[in-house]
Amino acid sequence: MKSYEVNFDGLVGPTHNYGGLSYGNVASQSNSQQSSNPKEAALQGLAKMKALMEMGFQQGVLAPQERPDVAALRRLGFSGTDAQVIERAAKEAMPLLVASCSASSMWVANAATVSPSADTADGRVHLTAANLNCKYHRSIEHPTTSRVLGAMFANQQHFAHHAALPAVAQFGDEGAANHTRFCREYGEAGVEFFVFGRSAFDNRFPAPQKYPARQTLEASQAVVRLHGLREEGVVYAQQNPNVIDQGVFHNDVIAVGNGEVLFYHEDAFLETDQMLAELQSKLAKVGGNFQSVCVPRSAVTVDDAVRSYLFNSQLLSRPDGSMLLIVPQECQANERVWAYLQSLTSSGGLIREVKVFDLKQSMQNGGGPACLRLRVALNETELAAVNPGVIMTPPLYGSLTAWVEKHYRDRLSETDLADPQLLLECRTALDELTQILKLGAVYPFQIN
Ligand code: SUG
Repeated sequence: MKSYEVNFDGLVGPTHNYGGLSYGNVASQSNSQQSSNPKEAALQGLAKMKALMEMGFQQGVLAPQERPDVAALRRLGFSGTDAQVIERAAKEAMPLLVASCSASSMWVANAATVSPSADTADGRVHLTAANLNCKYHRSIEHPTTSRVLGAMFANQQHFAHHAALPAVAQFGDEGAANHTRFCREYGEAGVEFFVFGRSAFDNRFPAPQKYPARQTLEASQAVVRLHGLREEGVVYAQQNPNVIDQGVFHNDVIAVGNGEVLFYHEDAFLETDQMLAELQSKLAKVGGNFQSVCVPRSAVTVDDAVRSYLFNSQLLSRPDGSMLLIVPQECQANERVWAYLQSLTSSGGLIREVKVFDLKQSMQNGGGPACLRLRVALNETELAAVNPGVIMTPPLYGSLTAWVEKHYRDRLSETDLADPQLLLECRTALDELTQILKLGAVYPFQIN
């Protein structure tokens, strides 16, 4: 049976703004308070989805969330009408209003961890929504994420959904941003690679000194159990705490994998040789030939990687078996990174082509091409069981761009977030979106 890697991209929501909310994420910190352009952000994301669809890849779309999250503000003690809740929060606790307005659900690599049916004990695709509990503005995403994923992958014969892990730091889970799967074919059993930043219960593992390590070993282990993965099909590795302290807040800022290939920076991991050997031997047991491409620090520094998002690229398999890298424009702007990419693609190795995308609006909050997509490996039968409303087609692209043009502002600054009209605009837009994507009622304002 045929199988595919389907990329579901997060559609940027109407409140996209630069709130400076993510300590440890250099771009989010340095662009704090700049005014944003939500319309441009959404159109840049849609342009990437369209381009991948036109290249022949399976492409889907994941809906944004209701923001400002008035219910979250009510839980924090603000009361009255929705407009009063927003006005009071703006007056008394602006940082909480900013957090409740974040469009951060666009970075759907953090929405969930997904294990394909070929890897799981019950032969279903398993999805665990990420609790994202390291940052308050992201910790409020998972209830709606679960409803949206439930509406996209509704068929229980093929899809099993797990609620987010307990929302405490010991089980900090950032979803697929720290998870990679290696395999020969997408429909065959593979090796799932879980990268953690620290251990919550075992102090033998070193932790970063400056910035938080968002993913714990214990969270990854819980996901492995929930998904029913075989021990032989799992490899754990620790992220180098020093790179977390340099701004590598997720592993997908310093490594990306696809098929049998891991593309990574020399400084990305601890115990790298042991980790590579384990990946090699476990993939060999399922008939695969693990290959790695290490980018030396002499060619690209960690700082270059953080600024350019070289590794936050999408590594895609082409029909002839070679690979293509989708990178953000910032890679072209960095001389060393661009020189490295030129030499990589001309060296006769597996990665033959680089395509550059302008994702500046998202990049300024630390979200590159890989952050914007959730990968779901599906066989033909499973793909047919996905809600067809969320699979990208030329007409859907047309409807979504028209929808963005109609509803989105082209400028948003912090003072605009206090405008109760923004909530109404967002709800009107999302109500229409659920019809376009055939999701049914998934938002708090639609179900309460
Ligand atoms: O969680 N930025 C996101 C970026 C997530 C990137 N995702 C992956 N690497 N997979 C984060 O730090 C910034 C929001 C703000 O500051 O307004 C933010 O949430």
